[in-house]
Amino acid sequence: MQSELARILAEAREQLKQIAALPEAEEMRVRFLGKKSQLTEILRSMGSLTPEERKELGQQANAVREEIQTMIAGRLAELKEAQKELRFKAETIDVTEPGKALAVGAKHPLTVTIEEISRVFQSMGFTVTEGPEIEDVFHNFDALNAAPDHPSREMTDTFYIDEKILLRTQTSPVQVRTLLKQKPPLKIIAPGRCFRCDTPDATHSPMFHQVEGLVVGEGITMADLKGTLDTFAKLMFGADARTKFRPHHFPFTEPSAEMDVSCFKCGGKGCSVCKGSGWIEVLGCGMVHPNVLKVGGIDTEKYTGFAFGMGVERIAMLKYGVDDIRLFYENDARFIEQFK
Ligand code: 2U9
Repeated sequence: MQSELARILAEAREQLKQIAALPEAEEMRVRFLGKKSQLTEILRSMGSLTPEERKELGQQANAVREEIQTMIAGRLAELKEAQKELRFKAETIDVTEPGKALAVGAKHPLTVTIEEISRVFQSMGFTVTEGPEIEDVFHNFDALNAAPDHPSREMTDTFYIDEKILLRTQTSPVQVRTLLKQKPPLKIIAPGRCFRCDTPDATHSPMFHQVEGLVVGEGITMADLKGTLDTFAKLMFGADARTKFRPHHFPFTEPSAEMDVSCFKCGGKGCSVCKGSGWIEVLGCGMVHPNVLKVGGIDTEKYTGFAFGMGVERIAMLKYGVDDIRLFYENDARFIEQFK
């Protein structure tokens, strides 16, 4: 039995050398020390021995068990250490390597344009206001002096949700809401999305953006309108920009006008951008109709005001030389990235 113990120990030593992975070490522990191991067999068969022989063999067997246990534990520790080393090597970071370039997105050109227009008006003391895109007939039409039979109210021009609710056709209802809750003087702009039943083509889209503005105060005149919008044109299109106002008609303003800016491409000589005229139409404007001010409960003897509205897409197309409005909504990264 003693020689058997020596053989088990020698075999364990030999096998230990061949162990290269943690699971093998565990297998070996089971094989040499587990319930079905030869060593356990020997201890079990000691019943037939004399007490002295049993004591001696028991001590020897336990010594072999402890030695095998220590050997396996040592090997396990070595293997764990080697595994850790390997992991550390694999995880090594070369801090001198150049970093991976992150793809940075670009602001949408319409956002850039709205921000630019807003910045210009904010520099003149205007506050930016926002309101709901789903509106009611009162704020979108009635309050804005649109006659009951005004063509813009038609089902064919406006997206109605039901008889009273619609998608706003302009951002004017935002200003109506401000008039109803704020006392003059006020100086606001309302940028945002608008909706009209238009068939999409190069210059039309059923969803588009506007920036509208409203100024109400004591003694506000057409001269304030012209001065403010001329300053806007110079800040937006360059100090050399000149403006001219042509009479027009809107239900919500009286008198009304359209403002042209001298062509920022050719300076007024005539080119493809201004179609040879030297002028580019950029916005509509006028003195707020007393009927509209009255809706807001404003004393029209004391207060007057002016308003204006512009299409953001039109301005962005002119500024960036975009020839098809649909490009703004396709979200093709190759288009958007050009405006970085
Ligand atoms: C209130 C009173 C008056 C807003 C105005 C325009 C003139 C205008 C359009 C031009 C082309 C916008 O992009 S477009 O469709 N707008 O010409 N808008 S005055 O007048 C208001 C608004 C609110 C309470």
